[in-house]
Amino acid sequence: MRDVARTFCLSPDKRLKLPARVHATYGVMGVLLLLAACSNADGPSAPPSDPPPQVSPSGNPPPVEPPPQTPPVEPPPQAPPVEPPPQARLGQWSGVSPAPIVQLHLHLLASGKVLSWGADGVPRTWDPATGAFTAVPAPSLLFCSGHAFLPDGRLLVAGGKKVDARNTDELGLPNTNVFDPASGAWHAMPAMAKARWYPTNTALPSGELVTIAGTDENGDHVPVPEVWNGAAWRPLTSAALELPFYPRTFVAPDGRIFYAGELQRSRYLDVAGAGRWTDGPLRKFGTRGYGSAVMYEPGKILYAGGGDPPTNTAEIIDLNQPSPTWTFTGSMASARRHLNATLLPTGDVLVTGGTSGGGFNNLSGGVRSAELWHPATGTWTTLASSTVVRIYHSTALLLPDGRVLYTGSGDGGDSPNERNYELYSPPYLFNGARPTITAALPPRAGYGQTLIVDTPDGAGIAKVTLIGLGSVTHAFDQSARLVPLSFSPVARGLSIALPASRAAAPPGPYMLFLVNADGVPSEGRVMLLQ
Ligand SMILES: [Cu+2]
Repeated sequence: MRDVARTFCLSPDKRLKLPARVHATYGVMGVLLLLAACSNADGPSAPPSDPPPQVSPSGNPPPVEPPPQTPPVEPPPQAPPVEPPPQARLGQWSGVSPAPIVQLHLHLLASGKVLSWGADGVPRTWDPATGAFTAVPAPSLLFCSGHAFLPDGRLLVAGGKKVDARNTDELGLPNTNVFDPASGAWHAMPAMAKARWYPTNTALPSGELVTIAGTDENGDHVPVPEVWNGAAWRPLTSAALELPFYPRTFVAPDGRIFYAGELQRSRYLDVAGAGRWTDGPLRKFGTRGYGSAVMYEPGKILYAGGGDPPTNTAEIIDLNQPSPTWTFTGSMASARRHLNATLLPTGDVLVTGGTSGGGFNNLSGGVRSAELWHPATGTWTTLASSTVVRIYHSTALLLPDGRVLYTGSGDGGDSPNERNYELYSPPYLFNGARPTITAALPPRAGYGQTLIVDTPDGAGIAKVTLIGLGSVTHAFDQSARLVPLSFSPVARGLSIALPASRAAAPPGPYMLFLVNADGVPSEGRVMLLQ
C-alpha cells in the first residue's frame, strides 16, 4: 500500500494516511481510495507558472537566470498489483445461526449430515445444504458419553449421564447405542460391564473399538477398558489404570493404543488378550487439562494448549521413530484451554476457541481468534476471529465442503448456553478455483487398493489426503486422523494408492480430498475403508 501511495500521490503531505489495520483489512478498497484521493479530490496539479521576465531600471542586463530545469521524469503510473482479498490470508467467519441445542457432541456422518447433542437429551441431525435440524431421539441420555465410528460408518456411543434427583455430575450409564446414518435410527446394543461418564472411544485396526476411562453410576473412576467386537464388550482385566476424563488416545503405527494425555506420562495399551499398559515417554509440558490433540499424519501427534493456567505451548511426537520423544513445536499466539484442534485437507491444523484465563472455565479470557499450525515449519498463523466466545463444551468439525462448523459452549461450566453455530471458511477457499472430482467414488474400498479418481485437474494436484470423519467433544476429536496418500496422474485423472496399513487408517468412514499446488482442496468425497 505504501508503494501505491508514493506512485499516485504527488505531495507527500497529502497522502491518505490509512492506519495499518485498514491497510490490512481493506487492501483493495484502500487502493481505490488512494486513487480517488489522488485523481479527484486534489484535482490534476496545475504546473507552476513562470514569473514574467524582469527588466532592470539601470539598463543593466538582468541577472542570468539558470536554465529552466526539466522536471524529473516520473515513471508512468503503474497499475496497482492485484492484492488477494484479506480472506485469502485470514479466512472468513459466517454470521451466527441459531441451533436448537448446545452442540457439545458433534459428528460428521457418512451421509454428509451432522449429528449433535447436548444436555437436553434429544440428539439432532443437521443438513448443511438446508440448515435444517431434525430430532432423532436416542434410547438413553447420551450427554457426556464417548463415541467413534464403526467400520460400516455407524457411530458407536458408549455410556452417558445418569440423572439422579440432584442432577449430580460424574454419574455414568453403561448403555451402548449405535446410530445408523443411512436410516437415521438408533439401536440399543448390549451394555458395557461398567457405566461410563466422560470416556473416550477409539476405533481399532481390527475393526473393533476400545472405550477407556470415565466414571461409573456412583461417580467412581472406571480403570478397566472394554473392547467392542461388534456384538459384545470384552473387559481388559489386566489393564486396570485410572486415567483423567476423556483421555487423548490414538492408534499407534504398531496397532497399540497410544495415550498422549492429559497426564504428562504417555503410555501404550496393548488390547490383545486381557490387555496390558506399558510406559511411554514423558511429554514436555505437565498436565494438559482440556488441551487438544490430533494425529496429523500416521503416527504423528500434535498436542496444543490445555492446563491451568492455560499454556500457549504445543508439542509433537513421531511414533514411527524407534525411540519416540516429545518435542516442543512453535507456540500459539494465545494460551488456550477448551480449544479445538481440527485437521484440514491441506494437512495444516486449525485451532479455534478456548480461554486464556485461569480456572476451570474463564469466560473473560475467551479467545476468538483462530490459529493455523503448519506441520512443515512448526509455526502458527493467526487467523480471523469468531463472533462468539466458545470455551467449555465447544466443538469444531471439518465438513466435506472444506468449511469448519464451530459450535457449542455451555450446558455446564457457568458460561452462557450457546445455542448457535458459526461456519469458518479457511484461507484456502479464497485462493483460486478448486480442483474437482467429476465422478462418484465407490462407496467402499479396501486396503492397498488402487483408486482411480476422475478429475480434469490431475496434473495440478500436489497432495491427496484421507481424513477420518470427526466425532468431537470436550476439546478432542475421538475419530479424525489424516493419512496422506501417494498418487500418480492417469488419463482420466489420478491413480491413488489407498493405505495398506490398518493401523495408519483403522477401518471406517473417511473423506478423500485432492489439494492443488496452491493449497486449494477439492470438496471431500466420503467413502468407507474396510
Ligand atoms: Cu462436559
